[in-house]
This record gives sequence, C-alpha cells and structure tokens, in this order.
Amino acid sequence: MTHALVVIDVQNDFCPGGALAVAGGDEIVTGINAVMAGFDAVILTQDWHPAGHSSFASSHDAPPMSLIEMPYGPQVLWPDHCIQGSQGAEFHTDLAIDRADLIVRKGYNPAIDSYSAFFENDHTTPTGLEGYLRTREITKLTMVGLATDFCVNFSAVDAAKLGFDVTVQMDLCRAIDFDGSLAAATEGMIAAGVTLA
Ligand code: VGL
Ligand code: ZN
Repeated sequence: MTHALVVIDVQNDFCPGGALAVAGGDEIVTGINAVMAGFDAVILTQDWHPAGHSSFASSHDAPPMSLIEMPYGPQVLWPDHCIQGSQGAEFHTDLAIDRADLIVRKGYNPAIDSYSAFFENDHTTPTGLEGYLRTREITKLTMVGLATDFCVNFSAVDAAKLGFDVTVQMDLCRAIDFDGSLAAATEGMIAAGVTLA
C-alpha cells in the first residue's frame, strides 16, 4: 500500500492578507510540514488562473460571491485570486515545498474553474493526477489544506469516486464556510465514503 499526502492550495491568496483569505489559513502550515515525513509521497496542488478567468466576479461585472450559471453548471464568482505568476499564487513561504514529489496546477483553463485536483468543474476534463497516482501505485490518500469546503471537498469526493481510500485530516484544513458550504461539504464527503479525521 502506497500512501500519499495531498496538500491542497496552501497559497498566499488563501491565507490572511490574501485576495480570497480563509480564516486561519496560515495556522495549518506548520502541522502540514510536520506530517509530510510519514507519507510515501507528497503532492501539492496550486490554484493557477490566467488573468480575467471566468470564475472571477470582475470578468462578469458581478459582485464577488454571487452565483452564475456556466455551461457546466452553477459557479460561485470569486474575487480575482491565484493569478499565474503572482505573489498571491505562490505557496505560503513556510510550506516545505521542497519535499513535494509533484505539484499539480489547476484552474488554468480560462473557461472552466477547477476546484478538484482530479477534474475541472465540468467533472470530465482530467488534470492528470489520477494517472500519476495509478502509475505510482498509490492507493491511499490523506488530504489537507484550503479550503475544506471547496477544493479539499471536491478533490476528496472525486478521489473516493475513483476508488482511492481517502481521509481528510480536518485539523489541517480551514474552510471558507460561505452560505452553509462547510456543512454541505462535510455531508457530501461522508456520503462519498471519505473518512474525516
Ligand atoms: C478555491 C475557490 C476558488 C480553493 C480555489 O482552493 O478552495 N476556492 N478557487
Ligand atoms: Zn480558484
């Protein structure tokens, strides 16, 4: 059994002072670094949007956190965040990124958002992570990072649907918790067979 730690989006824009700050987002960094050595593989994901991305409220003349209908379904409109090459898109400076075997970037398609580390928000376009895990014979995943109710949630549910044994270590995650999103995410992860630890 090969067990990977998947660290979701521990980037400046999701930490206090960032464009889409998650409360306490920076509090989990030391704890994440501390658990890395206990895994066979460490994988990081990085939210990585081109300027003017379709998930940005500014691209639609709409208020941040409003909802629109995209060809692939409903989409929350976010403040501009994690723009490719920007300081906000960089990992938190204390995150031990040198320990990562792989960094998966997502959200680079201008027309489709990508919360999940496995599929874009159309739920069909793959990022390639599944193939990487399968070819390395990784079957067990522990997920940590930001934000519990969006990118961690979608990644964990997709991984469970793909047949991976998935645990989300909740004390090493922080949530946006917007409009009941954390409660819904928690229920959805449990229903998908994800273990919440
Ligand atoms: C995320 C909203 C938009 C996340 C990324 O990492 O949870 N949330 N982009
Ligand atoms: Zn994003």
